[in-house]
Amino acid sequence: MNTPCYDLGLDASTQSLTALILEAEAGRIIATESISYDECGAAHGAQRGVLPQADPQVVHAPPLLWVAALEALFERLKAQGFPLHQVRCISGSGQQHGSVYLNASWPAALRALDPGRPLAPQLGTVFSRPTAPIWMDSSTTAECAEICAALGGPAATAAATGSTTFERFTGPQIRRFYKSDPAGYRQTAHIALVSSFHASLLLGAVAPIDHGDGAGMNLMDIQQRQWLPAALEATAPDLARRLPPLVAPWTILGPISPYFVARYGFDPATRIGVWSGDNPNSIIGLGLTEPGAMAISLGTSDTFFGLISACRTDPRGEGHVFGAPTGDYMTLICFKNGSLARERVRDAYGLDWNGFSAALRATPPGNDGALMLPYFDPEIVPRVLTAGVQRRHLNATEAARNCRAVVECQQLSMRRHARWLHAAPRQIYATGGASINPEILRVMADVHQCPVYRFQVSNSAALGAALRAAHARRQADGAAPDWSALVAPFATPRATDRVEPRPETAPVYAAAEQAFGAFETEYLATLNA
Ligand code: XUL
Repeated sequence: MNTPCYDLGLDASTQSLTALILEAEAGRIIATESISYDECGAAHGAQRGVLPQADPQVVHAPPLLWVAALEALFERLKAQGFPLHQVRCISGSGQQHGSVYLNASWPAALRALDPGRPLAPQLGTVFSRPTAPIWMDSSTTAECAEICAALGGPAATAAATGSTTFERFTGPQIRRFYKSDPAGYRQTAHIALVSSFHASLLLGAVAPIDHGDGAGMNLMDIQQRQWLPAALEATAPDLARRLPPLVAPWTILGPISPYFVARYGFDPATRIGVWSGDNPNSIIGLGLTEPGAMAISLGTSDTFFGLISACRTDPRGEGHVFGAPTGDYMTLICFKNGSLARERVRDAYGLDWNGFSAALRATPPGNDGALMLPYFDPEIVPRVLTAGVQRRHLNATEAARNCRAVVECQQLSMRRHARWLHAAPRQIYATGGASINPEILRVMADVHQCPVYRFQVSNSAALGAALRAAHARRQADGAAPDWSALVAPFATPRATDRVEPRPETAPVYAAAEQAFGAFETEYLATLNA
């Protein structure tokens, strides 16, 4: 009997590290294990993965905590007898945009790791900056403006790098570090992303960055998939020599570091595939391997994302374009007022989710013209810096109509702000906490006029990373792996979870999009007046 062949995906997310081992050839998941940073974070001063800061705009994490978590997770997998020696390839996923700053000793320290000793204490002196800014940081507005101006404004920046400058993107973060601590920047010989930092540990050498995560930096030429000299120049001096190479998302970087072989029993031939960002990985974990299907994740924020076949960027600078693991492109649009806004409306009328659903059932599609701009918090798309909910043809005292207004207008906003893609979704995979609510999915199907599948996967980034490892391994072995066949056993939506759009609601929502657009435009004009 052949020994089964496993692939391992790791997901280094904001609050936890997850491992998922699968047997691609048999279409089954063998094991998943997760460790929250709080379980091993006390010594590093972090809570829920981030360091307490006086300034709420500054959000950093201690990278040594990530090292400790990797070690603790492997210890646990080993102690539980997981077949690490049968893992053939490892790839991973990192929270996007976060950056790690390392001094010139980093490559030698990786090579010299002593398997007789724990990992974190051996890496205490490799950092030129002890903390890593992560995607929740919003302290770089000035740097965003400087880089964006140097690249010719928002539309030109988006066309060149895939997104206009955003506070959490890596380039503006690097520029802020260079400006605020020039000596620290001079000491920095290597800048890694969260993804490439973890890959470097496993590889025992400085790891490249893939085109998916590279696109979240405002530093990569989105068309050529190479570092963009003008962006590097606008960001910080001598940046090129501090960045690793960019590579395709299926690249095998080399065999696993001897440290992990000796300490955890991996086979020395285990390959390390390049890591990517959590969003490119999730696209695979959700089975979005063909353009046309989009996912809507109804979480704290709502995100609208999916594969796109051509690299089209958003001239208004609201959407992002990243490289996708398939070699295509993906888009992601992030709306901050997601679950938070729905919960505020629910709570304002003293309802539970059943009451909220009953309100949706009791009100008609189009809500008789009622509209809401649900800016309970400042909004990312459209950019609204000051919170303030706006209503039209709607009174704040009307419970049921407000429930429908928040859900409908969130979906109308997605429909409107995804227009630049010039391709309406053909089907939508709904994920995230609120996707459990069938009435919300009913509104989604009607507003977008396409079928919606409820898609409950909890580890889409780790699953995507493991599938990317399987894909990279097969490709390196000379096969021409078919993405849809590879993901099918793991990520096929169930027909029973399908909500069909009602064609009679199409004209209602076409008119509602117009009315919503006019309302939004008028309101944004008052903010800029
Ligand atoms: C995407 C983004 C987040 C992070 C963390 O642009 O900032 O989704 O990747 O999950």
